[in-house]
Formats: sequence, C-alpha cells, structure tokens
Amino acid sequence: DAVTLEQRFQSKVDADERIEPKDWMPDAYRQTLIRQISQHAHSEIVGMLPEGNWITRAPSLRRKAVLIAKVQDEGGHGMYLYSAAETLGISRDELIEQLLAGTAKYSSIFNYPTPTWADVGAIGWLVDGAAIMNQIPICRCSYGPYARAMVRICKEESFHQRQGFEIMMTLARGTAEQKRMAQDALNRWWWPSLMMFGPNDATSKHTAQSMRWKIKRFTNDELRQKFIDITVPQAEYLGLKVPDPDLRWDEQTQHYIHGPIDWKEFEDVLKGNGPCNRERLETRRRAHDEGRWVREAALAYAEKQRARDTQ
Ligand code: FAQ
Repeated sequence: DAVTLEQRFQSKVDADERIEPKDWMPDAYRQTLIRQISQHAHSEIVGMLPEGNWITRAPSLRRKAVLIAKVQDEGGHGMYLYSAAETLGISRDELIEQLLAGTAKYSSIFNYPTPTWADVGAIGWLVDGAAIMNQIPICRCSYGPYARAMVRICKEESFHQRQGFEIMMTLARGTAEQKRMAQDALNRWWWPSLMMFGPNDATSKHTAQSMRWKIKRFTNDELRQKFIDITVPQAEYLGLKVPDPDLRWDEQTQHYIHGPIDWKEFEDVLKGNGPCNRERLETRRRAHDEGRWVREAALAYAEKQRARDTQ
C-alpha cells in the first residue's frame, strides 16, 4: 500500500540511493522537483540576457569570444535542465508556456540591469560564484537526472566564475576609472547575489521537506554564509570594498557577520516589479515568436521524414 511505498522510498533516500524516473515517488516529491528544476532551467535561459547585452560591445576579440561561449553554455544548461524536468512527466512546451505567461519563477538576480562592462565581470564572479555554491551540493541530489546534469553544469560554471573574476582583476588593476567601474558593479550586485540563495531559513517554506528528501543538502542561510566567507577575501584581494557597513569577521564563529538583507526588495522582484522583470519577459516572448518559423520548419521536416519512413 501507499504507506509502505512511501517508507521504502524514504529509506532509499536515507541510504543515499538515487531515485530514477521510473521509480515510485511521492507526488509531492515529483512536484517539488518539477518546480525547482524548471525554475532553475528558466533562470539559465533568462540568465543569458543580462550578459548577452554585452556581446556586441565586448572590449576585445578575446573577451567577445569568451562571452559568447559563456552565454551559449547557459543556454545549454537550460536545455539540459528542461530535459531533466521532462523525465518527471511534464513537457518542455508546458514549461516554456508557464515562463512566457509570467506564471513561472526564475532567479531574482536576472532582473537587474547591466549598464557597464564591469557588470559582466561582476556577474561571472558573484552570480556564477553563488550559483556554484548552491549547485555543487545538487550533484548529490536524490533525484538521479538532476544530480547528473549538475556535474557538467558545475564544471562550466566554475570556468564562468574564473572568467568573471579575471575581468574584475583587470579592471581593479587598471585606470582609476576602471577601478571605479568595478567598485560600482560590486556595489550593485552584492546584495542581489546574497538574495539568490533565497529567503532566510526561518521563512523558507520548502527547505525542511527538501532536506528530508535530499533535494537540498544545505539550507539557504548555510549556503549564503559559505558564499560570503569565500567571497569577502576575494573582494579584499581585488582591493574593492563590499558595500556592507556592518560586515565584520567574527573570531569566535570563524565566519563573517553581515548586515540586514533588504527582503522587501527581494519580494518586489519576485512579484515582477524588479528593475528589468518586464523587459526580460518581453525579450523572451519576442525570441519565442521570432523562432516560431524554425519550430514549424523542424516539425514539418520531421513529419516528412516519418511519412517517408513508413512508405
Ligand atoms: N529568485 O522555500 P524556498 C543560474 C522562491 S543560477 C526567485 O527557500 P526552495 C546560473 C522559491 O522558488 C540561478 N525566486 O524555496 C547562471 C519559492 O517559491 P515557490 C538558478 C526565489 O526552492 C549564472 C519561494 O521563493 N539556480 O541560473 C529565489 O527550497 C549566470 C520560497 O523559497 C537555481 O535555481 C530567488 N533567488 O529554495 C545563469 C538553483 N529564492 O516555488 C546565467 C536551484 C527563492 O514556492 C548567468 N534552486 N525563491 O513559488 C534552488 O536551490 C532552490 O530552488 C532555491 C530556493 C535555493 C533557489
């Protein structure tokens, strides 16, 4: 009966065995994974836009080639993750419809603008840095297809983080104007990067259950703290100042203590009122419309092949 199935499922999870698409799983586990994996996939796809904005204006051929490769990687991660979500019984069309209708979430971070080249550096350093911190533990997620997708994605994110840090280093060691640009980008991306990890543990509604299911291996606050502890010394190395007057090292706990996060801003962005929410969705909708003929042509071609094969 159902209780036994659920118990057997939980013992498998407890024993660190992987759950695969054809295995029995509680419906709530399936729905949680569809929610998280699809939000993750949408984030990768919308996440191409802030940096894509700089492809035509990258300051050198090398920077341009690297940036194109990075943005393409993010697109690939999105496709990979849509495939992982599809193993749970939802179609890619349905997921994309939800994104374009504005009913699906994607990461808050991609609703901020990229007015200068230093933003490309700050995104690689901070946003990809935060993404890795969050995603390395997902390589050990209980759901097989998600965990396996994350292995390659993390390797690529790690290269992205390094390219971002290298841009920041070049700017921080450049002219006074370049250093000012790097500092300004850090000022604007720091707090939104901390918000990427999600609400405080006290208000995170899914964490406890997702930890029991080993979809999440650490809480939002734990990962945020790890990110701060690793990133603050990197800012110091760059000679830049983290825009938090309350930030201090705590000898006793061996962690940095940070000032309050503006959760009102986070909620506003989630409600669709961040600086670029409308623009991002508008761009995705336009891309979807403009790609319609490609999808139609591919379908017509597949039809023709099928007709030929069955003759
Ligand atoms: N933005 O109860 P929790 C990337 C929502 S990295 C928007 O704590 P959960 C790489 C949450 O969905 C970015 N919404 O939820 C890249 C839930 O809403 P719901 C993507 C957020 O799931 C780099 C509600 O708040 N990474 O794309 C955010 O246990 C550079 C309550 O929150 C992932 O998605 C937020 N920041 O924990 C690409 C990683 N935070 O669904 C291009 C996988 C929370 O009930 C360039 N995801 N919410 O309506 C996760 O690890 C988790 O889903 C969390 C949230 C940690 C994000």
